[in-house]
Amino acid sequence: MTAIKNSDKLFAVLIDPEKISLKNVSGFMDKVNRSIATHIFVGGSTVDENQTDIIIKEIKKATSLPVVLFPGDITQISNKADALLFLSLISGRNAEYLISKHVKAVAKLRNTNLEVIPTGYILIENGKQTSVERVTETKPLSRSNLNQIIDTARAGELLGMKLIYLEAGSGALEPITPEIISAVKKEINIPLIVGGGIRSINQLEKAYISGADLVVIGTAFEEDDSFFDQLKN
Ligand code: 1GP
Repeated sequence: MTAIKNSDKLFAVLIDPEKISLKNVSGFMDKVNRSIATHIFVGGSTVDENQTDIIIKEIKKATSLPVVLFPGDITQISNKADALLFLSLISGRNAEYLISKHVKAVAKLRNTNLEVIPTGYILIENGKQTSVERVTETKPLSRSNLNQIIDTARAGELLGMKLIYLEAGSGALEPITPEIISAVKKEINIPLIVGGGIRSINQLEKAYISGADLVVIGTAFEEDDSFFDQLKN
């Protein structure tokens, strides 16, 4: 933990607007504020229209941490947030999630002041089907094909993306392995986000030591928010 606190590693708590009730936001945010969290990510695979707006308003009342949209769909773009991960699912071959939704998003973005961050989003298999896989109808990259993973990350950087996000999937059985994280980190010159299936301090530290610049955790807090007690600032 000291290693994390004394470094410039970033930590995002992911809030899925479908999985938190409005009345619980302020209590949840109290715990977030007392933790090592540096960012709040907001997003989910299926969220009712306007629900994102409503939840972010409540989050903003309770924290000064930056709120970053991590949207499953363009309906989740909200001008109440500070920034948007403009995700292109470069592990998949579904044009909808590579470019099509982005074109549709532009009209919405014109009316916002969001900082838009082009992000190469890479889904890696974790032992079970994830909602990203189901919703986007794409196949994740095999965890054993390291060359394909690093080439995909590098291609994302060469295309001009500003971040690479290695995703095992929400609630993944196994997080992204240290081997994959360090191999990708060596290959790219842009910041690396890692998320999916991280449930312990040990896994979190391993991700940082292997080269993750920002780690995202959502499910572990949904299942048991006493996990925040181990992440106190
Ligand atoms: C999911 O990477 C995020 O898109 C976080 O995953 O919910 O498993 O922590 P978890």
